[in-house]
Amino acid sequence: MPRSIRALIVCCGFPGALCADMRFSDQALQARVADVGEINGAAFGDYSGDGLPDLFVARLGSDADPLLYLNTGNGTFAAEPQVVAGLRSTMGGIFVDYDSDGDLDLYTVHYREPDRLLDNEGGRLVIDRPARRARRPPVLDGRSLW
Ligand SMILES: [Ca+2]
Ligand SMILES: [Ca+2]
Repeated sequence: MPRSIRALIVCCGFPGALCADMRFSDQALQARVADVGEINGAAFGDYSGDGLPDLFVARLGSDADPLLYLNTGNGTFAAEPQVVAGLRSTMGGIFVDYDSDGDLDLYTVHYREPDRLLDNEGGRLVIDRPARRARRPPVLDGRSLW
């Protein structure tokens, strides 16, 4: 996990004295996540299963499909994000293993549209696949952030 992400997580969890002397710098350009237009929400989760948190970016607008950034592990994301076609007006999302099969799926929320569930099929997120019954109750186990 990039150091800047870890620092942000620590500060979100422990505001106050622990983060009083911390300084942040904008690393979006170097990380290849700059210039994506208006963003409505974001979520981190390792949907590719390589141990590195990937990034989902929700965007609003008819020509602004949400984006998935694959973490390359050296403080950057893949040069070209994956466009998640078929989803409109995304307001946010969360990675969660809804079917308890070991991989993170993505649940998205939309403006004036029904919520959607993207099932993880071998590192590929498939929209609106018929939901499978969970092998055991899903748990939030710290593999996703939003
Ligand atoms: Ca990953
Ligand atoms: Ca799953």
